[in-house]
Amino acid sequence: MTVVRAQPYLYTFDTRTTALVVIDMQRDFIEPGGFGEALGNDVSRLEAIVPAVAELLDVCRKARMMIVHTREAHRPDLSDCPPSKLGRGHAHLRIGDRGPMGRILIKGEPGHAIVSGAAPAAGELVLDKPGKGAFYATSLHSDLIAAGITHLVVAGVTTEVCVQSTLREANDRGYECLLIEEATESYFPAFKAATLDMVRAQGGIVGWTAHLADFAGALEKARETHVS
Ligand code: TIU
Repeated sequence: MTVVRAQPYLYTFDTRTTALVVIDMQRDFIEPGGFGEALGNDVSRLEAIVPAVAELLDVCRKARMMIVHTREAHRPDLSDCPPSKLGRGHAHLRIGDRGPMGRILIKGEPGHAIVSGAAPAAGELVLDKPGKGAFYATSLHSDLIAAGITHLVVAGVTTEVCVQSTLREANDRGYECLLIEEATESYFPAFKAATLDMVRAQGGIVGWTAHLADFAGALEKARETHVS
């Protein structure tokens, strides 16, 4: 078992039954010209966490953990996009419109790709999801059950939208979830802070939060113990 200093208390897990889930590290949210910017957001905050996500991927790969990447995306004919999602807000570019990185949030377009700094490696699961939560209308739950996964380490963007939706969906399905603080970000600093607080409040009502250095250090220590 690996034990990490976390909030609201220690998080204990076995790397063999724990998956890293990286949410929507896509150009559409992180680079100018995509969905995030079309919604009126300053996307520069999100780009800043790419090195932290890369480090998290690295330590989890070294620990031979299962790794899942998600992408928020719709079919080219938009048949999996509810009219409510398509029409919401006053964006100058909507889902399916053509922007500087191709059609916004459409599978296979340049903006749909995961940024190169957090790119999936061979053998890692990459799931497209039409909703904010990663369990809605995807095979994620059955994929995790098939792999014997009970614990999820979660990262990605944005903290209070797709990451929090996924954490809540996972919590209701019985997963023990740990959110890595430096490897998630929001367009709104106050929303990130509030989400971290909400997750770990009330004795970990949704899950735990931990710093990347503590998580990486715990895995390193476990590796040394295993080797010696
Ligand atoms: N707008 C926003 O903050 N997020 C999303 O629309 N999707 C994700 O969080 N991935």
